[in-house]
Amino acid sequence: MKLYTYFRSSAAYRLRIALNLKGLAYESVPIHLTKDGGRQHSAEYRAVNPQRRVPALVLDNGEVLPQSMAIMEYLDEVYPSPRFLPADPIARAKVRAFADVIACDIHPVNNLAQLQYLKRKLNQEQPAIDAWYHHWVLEGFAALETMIRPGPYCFGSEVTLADICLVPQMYNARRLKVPLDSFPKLVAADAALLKLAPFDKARPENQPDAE
Ligand SMILES: N[C@@H](CCC(=O)N[C@@H](CS)C(=O)NCC(=O)O)C(=O)O
Repeated sequence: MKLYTYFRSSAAYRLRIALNLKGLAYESVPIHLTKDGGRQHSAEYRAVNPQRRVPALVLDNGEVLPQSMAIMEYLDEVYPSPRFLPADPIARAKVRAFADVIACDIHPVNNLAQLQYLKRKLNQEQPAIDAWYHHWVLEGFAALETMIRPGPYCFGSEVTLADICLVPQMYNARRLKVPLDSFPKLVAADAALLKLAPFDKARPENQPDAE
């Protein structure tokens, strides 16, 4: 398999963790999201993913899958062990809800394209853009802090989709200097997860395109 990725992309980071957890080997194809105006906009990459976002996973049969959450569902269906979702339907819904706060509520308003739009089209200054980013992360993390269950991971002793989404979002929050003191449970789960080899191997600084 071939993964179009960028070391700092939190959506691609999810996929790197997911592939490592499933024990699946993949080739990394880095797409630099800011060099040359963003190489996700190149004709070559548009042919892979017309949405011009990473990640995209190319399967061995040549099929291209975009969207990290859809790809992780695919992986869990085709390679069921270890599973990303608990067997119990209520527990599954809770894990999905946690993951959705990140994937549907926090990440989409704070992505590169949205922050660039605030700057370039709406003429906002960097402090206003930083305030926007911090606001949506703090609001989302406040909800997650109430949703998380006793650890060491987000929902007990099995790693789930919630954990796969949490770690990249925490990395992103730290990179953009969001204070995390009000979220001791999230911080503890993140620290426990980063001790696991599949998470460690997926860290941005451990990628071939890291800067
Ligand atoms: N919902 C998508 C989000 C993908 C996404 O927005 N990726 C970002 C990097 S984290 C990206 O490629 N941004 C390029 C841009 O904003 O131009 C997913 O989960 O895969």
